[in-house]
Amino acid sequence: MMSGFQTALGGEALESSNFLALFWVFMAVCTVMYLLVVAALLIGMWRRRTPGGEQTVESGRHHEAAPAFRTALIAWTALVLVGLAGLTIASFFTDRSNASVARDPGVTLKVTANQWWWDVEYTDHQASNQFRTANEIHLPVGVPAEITLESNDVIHSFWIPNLAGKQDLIPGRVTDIQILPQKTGTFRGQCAEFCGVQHANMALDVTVESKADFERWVAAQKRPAFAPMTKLQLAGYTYVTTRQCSACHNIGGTPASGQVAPDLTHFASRRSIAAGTLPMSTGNLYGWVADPQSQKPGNKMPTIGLSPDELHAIVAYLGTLK
Ligand SMILES: [Cu+2]
Repeated sequence: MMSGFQTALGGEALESSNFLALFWVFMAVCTVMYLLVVAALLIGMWRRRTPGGEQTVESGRHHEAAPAFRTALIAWTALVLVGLAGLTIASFFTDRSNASVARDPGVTLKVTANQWWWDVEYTDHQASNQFRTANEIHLPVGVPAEITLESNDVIHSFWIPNLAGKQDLIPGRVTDIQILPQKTGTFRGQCAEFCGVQHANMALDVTVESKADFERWVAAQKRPAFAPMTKLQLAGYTYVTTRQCSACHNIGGTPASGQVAPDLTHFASRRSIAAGTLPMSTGNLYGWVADPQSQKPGNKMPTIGLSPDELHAIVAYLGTLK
């Protein structure tokens, strides 16, 4: 109904459209109840103000009003009970419909939260179909996805409002969430549990696409990184794969095999740098690589103090990682 790349009123998946329907049921029931309360209040005030009404209470003739009062009280109590029961039943069916997606997932992935980025592993039962990326998720439309959630440090919360509700990621405990996307589009996910100073810069780009587009993306993700073509790119490749960068980052098909920072194999194909902190562009890449601590203070990537030549080379190489 409403469009936008980060809105809980989008309803682009079964879960979010179920929640949206439930939201409108709650809204309708609560609006009716609220209006009835206000109406009763106004009637009470109006009757109190009329001379006859006042007398009814003060002259001791209130016994005559008692049966009507009792009937109204019983009717009101019954209405509240019916309303609450209706909301409970609506909630139950929403939960049941959402849970039914879990029975037969077509895509399985594991998302691990870190301060402050998302590690994403596609966990097919066939090892050759497994791959890793970061801060982005692609899902085929109309295929139920099961996402296993873990955390490496503190409690985070996985939230793609256009697609589903929130689910916490808790250190030492595995949780999960099921999503059945029903419309294609690009959406923004956001950590929804305060997790440190860069909590706001812990976003996730989510692309829901046709099955063919998804297969193409998977095939591209599974390929090793492109080899450097120019002298400058080669200098960047040499720096990245032999110096500090490779201790933390993995780049498929190269000696860089660190496992504690985002996988960079296809880094340049993503929409953003540093979990939604900056849009992907050469200018932003210069800023990020030169001084990540000024761009996202407190993140675990150190500002190394690169020479201009090293910086040019690294940015040129990272740009090839499509
Ligand atoms: Cu977080």
